[in-house]
Amino acid sequence: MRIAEIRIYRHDLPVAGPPYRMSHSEVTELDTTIVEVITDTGVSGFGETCPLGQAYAPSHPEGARAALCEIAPHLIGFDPLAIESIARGMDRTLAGHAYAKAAIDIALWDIAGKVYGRRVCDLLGGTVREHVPSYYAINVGKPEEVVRMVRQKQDEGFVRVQLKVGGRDIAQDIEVVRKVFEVANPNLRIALDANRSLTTGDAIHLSRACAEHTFVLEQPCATYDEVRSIKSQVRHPIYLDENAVDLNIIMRSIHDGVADGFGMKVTRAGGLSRMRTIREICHAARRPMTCDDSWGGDIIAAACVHIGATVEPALSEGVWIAAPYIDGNYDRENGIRIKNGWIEVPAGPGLGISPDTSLWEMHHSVS
Ligand code: 0XW
Ligand code: MG
Repeated sequence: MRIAEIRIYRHDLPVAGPPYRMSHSEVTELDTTIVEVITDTGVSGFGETCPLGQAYAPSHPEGARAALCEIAPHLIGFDPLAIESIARGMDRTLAGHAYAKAAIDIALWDIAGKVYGRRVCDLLGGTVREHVPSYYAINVGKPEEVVRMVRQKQDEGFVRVQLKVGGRDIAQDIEVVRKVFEVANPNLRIALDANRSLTTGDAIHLSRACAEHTFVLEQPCATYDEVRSIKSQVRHPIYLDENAVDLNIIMRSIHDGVADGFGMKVTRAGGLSRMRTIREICHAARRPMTCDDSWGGDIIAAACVHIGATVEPALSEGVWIAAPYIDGNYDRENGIRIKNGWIEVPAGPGLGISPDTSLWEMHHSVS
């Protein structure tokens, strides 16, 4: 079996409903990049990468497509099941750009599942459960708006919510947190995600002002050194997200005693192969992790669910997918959907979805 063709698609994923508001930006329009890796046997696999606008992380939709156009010609003729050697080959062809290479990695796992007749989660070590908990990210907002959403999402069955904070006077965030804890169910897990926006002083102030409440502080400050500097001064566990860019910083942050857990994204890690390694590091260090991505449709959602289903429940902080914020599925029948706060692992081989490629705009094809 050989890679015969790689197709690169572009697709708009506008935010359904109000803008998606974080500390540093609001997004309304997003565009995703999908790859279809086609083999000489006719089996094909799909991958996806969808940066969250221009300011969330060092990743960009056009950059993803440019990187993939650079890489793709070098993959023609390779055995698609040789996933690790292809990863090394991509690194020799183009440094960095893990968020783009991740789409190829995901597509190769999809192919492997279809070839072996097994689900991706089964190839990643096997599921620990057939339904995974999702979690809901609640925009930066006024106390009454955030409280309304917390009530709604816990009533829907979500077991975890993420409150976006930052980008304003810290007193406003403190007020939101206090009001939320007046209504939150005792067993609702809560993360405050500042998306790197807080000063060290504000992060310390937020934690101490809300010391009586149980939550995690996710990516409070911009840099690893800033987060490390506040670790001994805050009253809450710290999860790294944007700073957790590779295996080395993940291992270092655990060794330093800085990271109590991780908000992980499949594409930032470089794909499912790297997420499997991160899962094992977190298992060995007893660090909870999420299995998310920045945005995207059914393909990236399926990838998150498949790896999320292999994380032991005690270390699983859930699987975030963009489905509640976008309209429609790539696979109308087996698309990835959240039901009562939980997501069922797809049953079919590979990623378990059959996307309708006619939905997307062909950007480039290499054979
Ligand atoms: C909530 N997420 C996983 C989805 C958005 O892309 C942001 C991200 C986060 O936790 O930062
Ligand atoms: Mg985060």
